[in-house]
This record gives sequence, C-alpha cells and structure tokens, in this order.
Amino acid sequence: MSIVITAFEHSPDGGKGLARDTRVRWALEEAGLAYDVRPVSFPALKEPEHLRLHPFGQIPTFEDGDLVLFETGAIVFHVAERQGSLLPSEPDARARAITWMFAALNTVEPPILDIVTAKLLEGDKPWSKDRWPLVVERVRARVGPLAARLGDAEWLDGAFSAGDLLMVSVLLRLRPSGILAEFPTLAAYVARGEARPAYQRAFAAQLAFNMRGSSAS
Ligand code: GTB
Repeated sequence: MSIVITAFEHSPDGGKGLARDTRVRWALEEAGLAYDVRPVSFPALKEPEHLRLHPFGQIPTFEDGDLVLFETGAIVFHVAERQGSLLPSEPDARARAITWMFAALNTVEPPILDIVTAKLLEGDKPWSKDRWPLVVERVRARVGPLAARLGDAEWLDGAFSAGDLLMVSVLLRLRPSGILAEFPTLAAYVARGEARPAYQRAFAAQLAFNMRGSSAS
C-alpha cells in the first residue's frame, strides 16, 4: 500500500510552502516514508469525491490503504506513531512532545491565522486599520511566552519532535508579517527547522509540484 496525500492543484502561495500539505510532507520525509500527491482543484474540494475524504472540503488528506485521515495534527501524529523518530519512546517525554503538538495547533496557530485573515480577507474593510494592532498584540501575547520557554534551547523539549515540526510550521506563517523577526531566538528556531534535510526535501517537493507544467527557461 502506498501513502497518498492531497494538495492544492495550484497553491495560492505559488510554492512558498505555506499550505498545510508542507507539514505533512515534512513529517513523511522525517519518517522516511514514500508518498504520492494527488492534486485537488478548489471546486473539487467541495465535491462529494473529496468530501468523502475530508468532511470540511480541505487539503491535506492522508490515505494509506483503507485508512483515510484529515487534520494535519492527526496526520503528523499518525506518521510519528508509525515511525519512531518523531516522538520520544519514554512515556513522559512522549506526552510532553504531544503537548507541544497541541500547543502549536490550539494555542499558537489561531492568533497567527488571524493575521492572515486580517491582511488578506479584511484588509479592505473600513475597520481593518483599527483592528490590526489588536490582532498583532494577540500574536505577541502567544509568541513572547513561547520564546521565553524556548530560551536558548535548540528544540522545545530535548530532541527534535513532532511538536517542533508543527510549531515551526505554524511560526513560518508569521515571517511575512515581520513579527517573527521581533523574536530572534524564535526566528533562529524556525531557521533550524527549515535547515533540516527532511524539511528541505519537503519544501523542494511542494515547490516542484506547484511549478509542474510551467515552462522551463
Ligand atoms: N485544521 C486543518 C488542518 O490542519 O489540516 C486546516 C486545513 C486547511 O486550512 N486547509 C486549507 C484549505 O484546504 C489549506 S492550508 N483551504 C481551502 C478551503 O478551506 O476551502 C491553508 C492555506 C491556504 C493557502 C495558503 N497560501 O496560499 O499561502 C496558506 C495556507
């Protein structure tokens, strides 16, 4: 059985790696698991064939034989459980790494997504300028304590884990706003994540996927 994930047929970011298939690709690369990618167009996301895989009509999904998963947290967790290196085997360390997975997705990602919403979806609203400082403050209120906890450590809790993979993936989306650069230790943490060979392979794969069909010069 081979693993198949879904990705945007053409990601709106043009291959900057910001769509969520990148974190799943990264986990699969860290785990050394081969996978194929099925492109899905925006209209097809909401059609019955895709809704059978993903009730909310989104990417990414993960298929392995009869197993179908959605939600990047669940997919990364499944990959980590299947192949040892992304979660520690010692039970307490494993529980702490899983805690960081939840923290990335439940606590740190929501205010960061609000930045994207405020810029891309609400930027033209008359109240957008008034709301912006509040949105930014809510991000700083999450990212500041995260930076304090990380300190000068390489990773959040010992060796690199699925918690770091998700946290780096979430923080990457802060970079265009300039807020990541306000926290140099976190910016360096993200850079360490991006420097991992598995991330590099995942990024290159999603870029090539998004560039397919474009003419070479
Ligand atoms: N909680 C889910 C998960 O973690 O898997 C969220 C999945 C999700 O938001 N998927 C988005 C999607 O399918 C793609 S990643 N959206 C289509 C829809 O909802 O109809 C979000 C995303 C999209 C585009 C960019 N970009 O171009 O920069 C970045 C991130």
